[in-house]
Amino acid sequence: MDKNFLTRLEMLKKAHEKLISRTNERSEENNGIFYRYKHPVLTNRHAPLLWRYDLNAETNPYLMERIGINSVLNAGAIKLNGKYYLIARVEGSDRKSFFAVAESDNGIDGFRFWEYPVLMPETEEADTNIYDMRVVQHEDGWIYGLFCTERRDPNAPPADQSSAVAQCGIARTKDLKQWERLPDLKTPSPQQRNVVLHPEFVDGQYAFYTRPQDGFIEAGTGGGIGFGLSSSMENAVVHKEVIVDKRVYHTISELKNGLGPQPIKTKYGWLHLAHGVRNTAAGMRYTLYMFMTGLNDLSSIIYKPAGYFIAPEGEERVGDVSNVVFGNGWVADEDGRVLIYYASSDTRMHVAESSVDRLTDYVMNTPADGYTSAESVKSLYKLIDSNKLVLQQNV
Ligand code: M1P
Repeated sequence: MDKNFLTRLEMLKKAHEKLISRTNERSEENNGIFYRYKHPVLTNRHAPLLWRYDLNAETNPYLMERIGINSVLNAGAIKLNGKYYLIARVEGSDRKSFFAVAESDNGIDGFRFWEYPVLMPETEEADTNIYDMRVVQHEDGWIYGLFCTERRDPNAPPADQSSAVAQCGIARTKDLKQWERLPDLKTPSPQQRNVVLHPEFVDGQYAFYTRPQDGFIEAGTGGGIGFGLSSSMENAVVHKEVIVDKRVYHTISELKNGLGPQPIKTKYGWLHLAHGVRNTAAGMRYTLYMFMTGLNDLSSIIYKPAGYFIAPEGEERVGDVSNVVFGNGWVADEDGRVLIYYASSDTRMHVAESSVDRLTDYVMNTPADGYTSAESVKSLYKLIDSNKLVLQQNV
């Protein structure tokens, strides 16, 4: 075998191993709510060499990359038998996304992709693109993956090659390896994205958080994050959606919003992580925010802090779709730690660390949005006045 080929192969292997085995460091600078980590947990460079290179010196004498991986983003997350799994959206340089499972022992570094990506079965109507899986361990015993299935709009004229229809694809598994595809979710909305399954039965039915939308990009008359019930998963139909978290003028989610991962149950209520989108002169800005719904009334919000929880920072700001953070996976550990997985700028995956105690404190005690500048200033006055009292008492 050619010496240059072998040298290059060795170099590629070393660089890949070095990246994957790099330890992550918690950033000590924090706001008391969560910690960021220094390095992304998954990037396109984490994709195995076996996916990207033809390692046969005869058919690939220059050891070129044959299949490019563009980005790794918007991963669902689950902890099983003590291991942390990210079911990532991997996008090839051909723009097609697929799912691939990466595994880690501690949830903050050492994520390694399994040898093969997920071979997702199709329905009778082939998916052109699949992405953004929410992984939910349901009390019925199955692990469900709900994701966006995108197809060209059948009503678009031939000259329009970008109009698309988004719907919620559903698959289930016991081991993250073999997936059984179920029919797509049916709802009253012409399009759906960011659909999440609630982990428990509600009134004996499956409960879905939806995001009704008029167009592929525009939420339009779809008022926000919806909620609805279906009697079956094998033929899931939500006949009626109620809006749980509506979009409001001049907030971080005025343009659109969508639920992230499945909610976490706490003694006070269900903790939710979502993304909100606003428009700016530089394009859409995606940030993450949180709220809590009642333990017994999943469709009513009982606490919602004003503004965002995580916004893009530093290198997170730049990527294929800049100024975006998007989170559809988190893991609540047995000891109360919460690992929040989020993608930056549709390019790479990060982890942030918090706890159920901190997140409930944040959600329940951060001032709610007053929707005007005057109300924001009133919140500041209230805090400053009470701080002055505390400082006087401490003198
Ligand atoms: O580009 C940002 C995000 O845009 C879409 O999210 P939403 O439907 O809320 O606008 C999705 O395509 C998502 O994958 C992407 O990260």
